[in-house]
Amino acid sequence: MTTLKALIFDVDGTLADTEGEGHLPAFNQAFADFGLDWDWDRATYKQLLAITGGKERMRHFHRSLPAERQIQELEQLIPQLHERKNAYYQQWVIEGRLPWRPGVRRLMDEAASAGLQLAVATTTTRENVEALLQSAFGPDFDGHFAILACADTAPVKKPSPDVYHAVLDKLQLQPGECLAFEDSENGVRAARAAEVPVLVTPNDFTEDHDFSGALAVLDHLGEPDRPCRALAGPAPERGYVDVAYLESLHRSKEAR
Ligand code: XBP
Ligand code: MG
Repeated sequence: MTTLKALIFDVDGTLADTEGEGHLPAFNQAFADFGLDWDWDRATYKQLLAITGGKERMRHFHRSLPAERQIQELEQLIPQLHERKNAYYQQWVIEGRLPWRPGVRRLMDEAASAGLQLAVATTTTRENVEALLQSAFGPDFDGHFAILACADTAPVKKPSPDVYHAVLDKLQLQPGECLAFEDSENGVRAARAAEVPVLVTPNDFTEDHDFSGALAVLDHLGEPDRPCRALAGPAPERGYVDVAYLESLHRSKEAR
């Protein structure tokens, strides 16, 4: 029987509702700053989230525009838009406008106290991740994580398993010794392609995704005063995810 040794966290949508409250308004603000008539509403953004990575998402959107709205100098503009979007995003994170989802910070502390390693596996930009972690852990956020694997670590983004392989390499662990936390179908596909078992906490943008292959789907990780609900798989007995629940979930994968 393999022991659970590490927890690997996705960032966007998993640690906090960063898409609806952060990236989406930051994209729109950047578009306005550059005089573009692009303005993504939530329904449009929900569909665009199928494309991982901010630059990739803008290119994909541009391809869908009619000929008269195509931009000649798109490839020069994309990095500038992305930089501006991320500047807004990071500013808002630092201002405390993106609260963490229930239970995430608590679980990280409990897991670390129980001797589990913590890692991050994300397709987003490193500076965005650092701002978000700093907002919760303070300036020594880095010391809490064995590795922060970001867009610069694995340029081929989820659903590619590359970012998970980078984490496993660094941790020197087998996929079955880890447990991943994801909020989206692309995230689940990436984790499963690397054979890492996965627990899903969807959000408004991902609630109708296909999470097949996940060990459990919970509405959030829960707090002692804010119980979570199982949408698939076992519910935590105490109403919130703790290390004992993760260990039992992890053991259940061996029975599958
Ligand atoms: C989610 C994403 C990211 C963000 C934008 O990644 O798709 O692309 O929407 O990030 P994850 P950038 O859930 O794996 O963190 O603009 O920095 O690419
Ligand atoms: Mg995500």
